[in-house]
Amino acid sequence: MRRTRLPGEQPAGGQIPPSGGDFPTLGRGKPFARGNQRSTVKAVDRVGLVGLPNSGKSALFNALTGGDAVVASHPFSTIETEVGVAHVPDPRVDALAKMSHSRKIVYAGFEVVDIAAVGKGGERGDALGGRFLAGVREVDALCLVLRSFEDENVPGEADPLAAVSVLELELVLADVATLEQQLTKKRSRVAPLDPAIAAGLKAAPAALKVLEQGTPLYRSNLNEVDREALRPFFLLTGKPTMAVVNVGENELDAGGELVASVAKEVGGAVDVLAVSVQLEAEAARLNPDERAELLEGLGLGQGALVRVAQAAFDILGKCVFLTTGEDESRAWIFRAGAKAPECAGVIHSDLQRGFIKADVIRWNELLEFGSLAAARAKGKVRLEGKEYVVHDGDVLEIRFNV
Ligand SMILES: Nc1nc2c(ncn2[C@@H]2O[C@H](COP(=O)(O)OP(=O)(O)OP(=O)(O)O)[C@@H](O)[C@H]2O)c(=O)[nH]1
Ligand SMILES: [Mg+2]
Repeated sequence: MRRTRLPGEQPAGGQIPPSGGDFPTLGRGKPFARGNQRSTVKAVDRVGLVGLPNSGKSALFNALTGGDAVVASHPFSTIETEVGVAHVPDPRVDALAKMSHSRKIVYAGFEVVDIAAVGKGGERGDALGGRFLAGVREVDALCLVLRSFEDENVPGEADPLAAVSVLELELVLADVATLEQQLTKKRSRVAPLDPAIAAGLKAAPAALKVLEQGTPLYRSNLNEVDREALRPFFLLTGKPTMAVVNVGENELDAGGELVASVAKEVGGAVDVLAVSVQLEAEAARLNPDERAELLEGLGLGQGALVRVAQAAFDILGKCVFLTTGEDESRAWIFRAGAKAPECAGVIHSDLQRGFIKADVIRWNELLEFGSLAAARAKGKVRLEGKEYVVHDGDVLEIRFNV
C-alpha cells in the first residue's frame, strides 16, 4: 500500500506520480508570489469579462492574469478573445505552507476571458456583436465590467447603471432568441425528445415570460427546479454573474455608494465590487513590497484584485481541498458533492484507481496541531472511505495501491 507523504516524512515505497496540469508562474501578474517559494496555478473554469467599449475589460484582464491584452482608448479595441489564467490567493494554503515549510505554493485558479465589447444599437457591426455573444456562450460565469471612471481622453460614458441595462438587454435578447428557437424546433419535431430537452422545454415558457419583461434569469424569482431544467439550453443570463465597478482614482471613497446602487440594480444574487482597475493594474506590476506600500498608502489593504479573484472563483461554485508537505502546499479544485476517490483523482488518476482510504482533517485543526503526525497522535485525523463526501477546506492524504 502506498500513500501520499506526510509533511516532513521521507517517501515511503514509491513517489506520487507527477500530476501535470500546472501552469508556469505568471509573468507580471504574480502579485501573490512570495519569498523564495515558487507559485503556480491549476486552472479550471472560465470567467468572461463583459462590458461596453472602453470600460476597462482588457486592463482588468491584464491585472488579473499578468497578460498583455491591448489596452487602448479607442472603442472596440479588443476584437479577438483573449484567454489567461488568474489564481485565487488563499490564506489557508499560505498558513499550511508556512506550517510545512513548503518550497512551493499552488493556488486554485480559473481562466479569464477578455470578450469583445457589446455596443448599443448601430454602434457596432454585426460581426463584433456576434463575437460578443460567441464569447459569452463559451464561458462558465460572467463578470460585468462597469465604467465609473471619468477620463476625457477615453471616449464613452461613465455610467455604471446605464451600462448594466445595455448589457442585460443584449444578454436577455439572446436568451429569448434561444428559447424561441427551441420551442419552434419542438413544434416541428416528430421523434420523441431527449428527456433533458423535454424538461427544459417545459420550463421554457416561465423563463420566456421573465425574459420578455427584460429581466435576466440571474435575478429572476424562477425556482431551482426550472433553472436546473433550463441547463441544456446554456442560457447566458442563467450563468453565475458578478460585477466590477471600475472606479476612478479620485473615486475611491465613493466605492461603497457605487457598489450599493449597482447591487440594487442587479439584484442580490450578483456579487458587486468596486475596483480602480488602472491603479490595481499598476500596483500588480510592482514588486510585493512596493505594491503593499502603494495599496496600504491608499487605504486599499491588500488590493481589490484578490477579492475579484476570490469572488470569481466563488460564483463558479467550485470547492477546494488541500494538501500540504515540504514539497508543496496546494489547493485542488473539485466539484461540490464529490466523494473521496473522485477528489483523489484530481491529484492523479492512479490515486483514484487504487484508492483505499483518505486521512482527513480540517485545515484549521491541522494548523492547531502543527503537523499531521501530531494531529494523528491525538486521534484527530479521521480515516475516511470511498463514500466520504469531501468538504471545502478539508486537508487530505490519500492511501492508495496500484
Ligand atoms: N483613468 C482611468 N482609465 C482607465 C481605467 N481603466 C481603464 N482605463 C483606460 O480606458 C481605456 C480603455 O481600457 P481597456 O481596458 O482597453 O477597455 P476595454 O473595455 O478592454 O475596451 P474595448 O476592448 O475597446 O472594449 C484605456 O485607455 C485605459 O487606459 C481606470 O480605472 N481609470
Ligand atoms: Mg479590450
